[in-house]
Amino acid sequence: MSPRPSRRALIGAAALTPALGLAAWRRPEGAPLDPPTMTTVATLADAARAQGRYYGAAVRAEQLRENAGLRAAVLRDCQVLTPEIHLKWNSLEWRKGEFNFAPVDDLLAFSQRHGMEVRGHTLLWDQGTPGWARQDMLQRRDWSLMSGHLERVLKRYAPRITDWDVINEPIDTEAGAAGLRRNVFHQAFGPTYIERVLEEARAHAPQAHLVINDYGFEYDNPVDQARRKAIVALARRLRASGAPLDGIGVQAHLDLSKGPLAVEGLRDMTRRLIDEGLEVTITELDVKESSFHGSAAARDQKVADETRRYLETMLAFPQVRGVVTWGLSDRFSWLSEPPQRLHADAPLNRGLPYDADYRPKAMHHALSEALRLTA
Ligand code: 9MR
Repeated sequence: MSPRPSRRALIGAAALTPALGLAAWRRPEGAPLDPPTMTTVATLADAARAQGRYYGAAVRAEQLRENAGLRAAVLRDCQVLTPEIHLKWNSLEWRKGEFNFAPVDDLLAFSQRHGMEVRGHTLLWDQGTPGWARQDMLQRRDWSLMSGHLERVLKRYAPRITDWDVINEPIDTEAGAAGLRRNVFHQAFGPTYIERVLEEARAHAPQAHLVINDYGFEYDNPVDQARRKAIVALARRLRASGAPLDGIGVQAHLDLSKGPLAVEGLRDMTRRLIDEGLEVTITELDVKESSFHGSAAARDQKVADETRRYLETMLAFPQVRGVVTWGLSDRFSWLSEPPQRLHADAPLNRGLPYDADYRPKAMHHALSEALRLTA
């Protein structure tokens, strides 16, 4: 096996130079919990870097281009950017043979200018598959379509993108087959599509950190419980068969309506994944609010408390490479898009580190403190 980059490799030498450093925001004993201001918060990149981890956020190229406030927040806090949509197959090749690489190229150029890295999200996702490819795979069961896509994307980007969510959301314990989602790939090629895709990804990107990314591991309910078991079982199966899997991405879409976090369950799952020789990345952290009642400050505190509890649990493991939030500002969150947002007048969800006007919120402070914890 060729050597894998450690979690340090992803963030790159430039990002590892000592922080020039805003002073850490510290609350004097007993002082009121004022929301931190721009000038007093420590950057999340600094906090993560101090522990050999990284912090990043999902972004869209056009949002970065058009919003100076978002750009400023990204530049102060992020070592890593995840394209929120641009690397998905249906963004790259909506019509067969017509390729749209420009937004990914733009993000790469931006990140390179600023000493950041890009995470590869995602090579394969049922929901991110263009209709024509879906139809073709189901009708002809022709693997060459899959191979062609993997080769094209990895040959173009693997030299510069070193962390890949190779397969997104393969688990389904409710309507799945033996815990695996009956997605288009499973239907066309059977359950071993996972091994085949990983093998091909490794062949095209021998140095990359290859990840399976999924959601729904955080809470104490039968579905999440089953999903925690299923991801461990999948990891075991893949490792036992020698499939080239390096890590698991836990999306961490937290949700205040789902009761307390399953702290023990999370620890147990993470430990088992690590015991398989895998590293773990928190890939899509955000917090869905259950109620939009109460002051913004009260809502923000709940979001921050949930974030802190989750990160304190997960970052106790040194094998957790980094934390990516699914956006940076509430202005641009999937939780504020339909169907998550029920109607156009509904208040914005406040589940990201910055509010819609790019002011850091209590969640930013919680992230900063949790990222500082020594594992
Ligand atoms: O946040 C993304 C949203 O803007 C897109 O419309 C959607 C489809 O491409 O994907 C969302 O991101 C998803 C991510 O790729 C995988 N995990 C769940 C995320 C939220 O749905």
